[in-house]
Amino acid sequence: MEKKFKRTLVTCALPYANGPVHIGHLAGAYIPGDIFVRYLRLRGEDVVFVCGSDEHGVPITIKAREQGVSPQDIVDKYHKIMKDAFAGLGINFDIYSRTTSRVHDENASEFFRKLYDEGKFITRESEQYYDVEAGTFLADRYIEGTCPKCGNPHAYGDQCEKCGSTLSPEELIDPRSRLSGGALEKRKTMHWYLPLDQYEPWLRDWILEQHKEWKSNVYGQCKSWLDGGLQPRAVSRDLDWGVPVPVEGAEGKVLYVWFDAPIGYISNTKELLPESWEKWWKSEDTRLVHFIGKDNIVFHCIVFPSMMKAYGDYVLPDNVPSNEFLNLEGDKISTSRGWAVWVDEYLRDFPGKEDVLRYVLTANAPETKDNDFTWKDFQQRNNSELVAVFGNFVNRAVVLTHKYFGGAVPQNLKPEPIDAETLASIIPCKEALEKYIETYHFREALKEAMNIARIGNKYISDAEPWKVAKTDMDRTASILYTCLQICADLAIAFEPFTPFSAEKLRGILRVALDAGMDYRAGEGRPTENFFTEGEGAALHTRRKGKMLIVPGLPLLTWNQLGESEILAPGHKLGEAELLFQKIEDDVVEAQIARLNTIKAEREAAEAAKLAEEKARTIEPQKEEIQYDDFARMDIRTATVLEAERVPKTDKLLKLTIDTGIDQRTIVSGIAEYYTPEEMVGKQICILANLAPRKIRGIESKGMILMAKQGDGKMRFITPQEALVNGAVIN
Ligand code: B3M
Ligand code: ZN
Repeated sequence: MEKKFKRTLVTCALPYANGPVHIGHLAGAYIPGDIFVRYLRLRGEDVVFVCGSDEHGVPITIKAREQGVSPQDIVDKYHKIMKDAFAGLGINFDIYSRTTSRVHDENASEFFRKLYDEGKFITRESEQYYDVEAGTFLADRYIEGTCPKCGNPHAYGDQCEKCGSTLSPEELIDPRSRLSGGALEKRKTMHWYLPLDQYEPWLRDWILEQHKEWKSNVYGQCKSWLDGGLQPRAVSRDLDWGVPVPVEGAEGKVLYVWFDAPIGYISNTKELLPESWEKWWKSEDTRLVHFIGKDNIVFHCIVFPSMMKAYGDYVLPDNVPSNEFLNLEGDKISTSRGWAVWVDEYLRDFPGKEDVLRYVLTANAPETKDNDFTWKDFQQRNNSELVAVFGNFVNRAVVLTHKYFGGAVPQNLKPEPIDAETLASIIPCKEALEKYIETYHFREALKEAMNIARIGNKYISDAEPWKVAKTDMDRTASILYTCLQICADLAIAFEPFTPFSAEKLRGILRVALDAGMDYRAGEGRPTENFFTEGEGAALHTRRKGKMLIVPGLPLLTWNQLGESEILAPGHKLGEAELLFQKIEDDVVEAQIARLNTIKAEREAAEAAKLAEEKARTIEPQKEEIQYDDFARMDIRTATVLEAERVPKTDKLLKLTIDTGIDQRTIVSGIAEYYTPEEMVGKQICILANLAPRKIRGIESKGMILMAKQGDGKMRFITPQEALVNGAVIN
């Protein structure tokens, strides 16, 4: 790795506290971020890992309205759910704070104030949508309309979730208020803007020239923004939820959520390290890396860097690794449509299988294109990769060592060339793994880690120690010696990807792992026995502490990966234990059934909505006629005497009618709406003088008057009070 940095500050996008975290979030930013951080710690790098909830902005206030509670209730609820979900999956932030914290409020205000005082903003008066009924300006997501790019009728004032376009309210076709549904009006309002256009030449050089190494999806999005020309961007909003704009005369205005949220990275670092945070944010030696989802690229690559540039002395991101989207069973993940696998539910439904989700989401990560999560693939990868290759290899090696050598690493008594060759073949895996992680290709990196397990599995299958043991115990010793070295490799290599299983494996092998330095340790102090008060930090160091505290265990390091002897002969192993369990069909079928129910319910709701809309479509009025045209029609009251279905038809009833003038037959297409029994005895209205016609061989004389709505539903017309049959209607 290039050693031009002394420390790395890693952030993951601050998720909105308006719903639980789902697998799309995990795959997009959080698992890659955690892999990267774990890896750096193993390499002995100085790292801080920062995240937290994004608790401002319209997504929160809308959710609060929907649920009839306060925005504070919403963020309190989801902050806890998200924080627990990340911790449950072993995503060990040093701090997971929130943008409603006091530190953030002060920090974001100070940030704005400095830019304001130095004249870095411009002000503009503009016409913005105002909801007359609700008596408020409508920002961003409060406005819904049709996306000009893809035609999605439910695009928001800031973004279309269908095609991912960033939008402004003005671009929406047919804008409506999500607040009241009421009329929109344009009213004048004043806001502060960051003149991004002024930063364009600098951004072009910084990104397009100096960061050609950024992932192509990130670089490409930046380029198209820059080529499109940057506009001043408002940094305030007319809202009552957020950080108040800290200047006189700004009542009713708060900082735009995308202005305050990225400052949250700084605030949270400040909260964690009140004394030394500046070292992480204002030193040339710091490498800043933002892990984000693709819908956040412009904010992290263009807007936030411009803010930091305007401020002056902050570091700029060295890289902004961003993934594409993860779909679920072929459909876009959507919080509002309930189409997701929620992390809190996963942890409840799959206890002890945290690593399976981490593994599958990495193996199938949407790194270069959108990708699909399916439960079948989840099951398949668990059963045929984690269980059949990784777990099976380790289990055979450990069980046989207990069986033949009392659970101690045997001496390498009778080596053969294949043993050394096999161990040597792990070195290129290590090198590739490092290269891939350092260039943010985690999916490829995981493949290399898995290759080590495949190498082990193939080696033990070919060497067949269970057969050799019948004739040659010395050779068996060498085979198992070799296998156990590979097990130790796995206990190191899998730590970034599947930390729970790697730790379990280290328990089986009775080894510990040097999981690196602590962020507060400064230069060179190891983390041993290190506990901190911050919640996220405590979790992180507790895990590290647990591994390091156990006295007398060999302490492995990343650099030992691929070495020919990691575990010395005579080292006592712990008991064999299965690393992974098979996932049975019924388990994934239950998950698929849950999704199918969600889909069916949604489709039914959509169909009902469509039908309702159709029912409400009113036909335009027909062309004008004269009274005489109407007077020629002889419309009368009549009563149905008998009714029966016309055989072999779905729609037709044959009715015998008393018209007051005569008794006659009318064939009517109402069988979809009335049974024969329902019609008998009913007083109706008929057009009596319609020329007779033959319908299905039956002579029909006249027509029953029906009211019909847009969806085809019909009802017959009946006088408001019973009259004699034959009464004239005009
Ligand atoms: N809360 C958007 C999101 O959750 C936003 C990210 C903020 S990062 C500073 O996707
Ligand atoms: Zn769209």
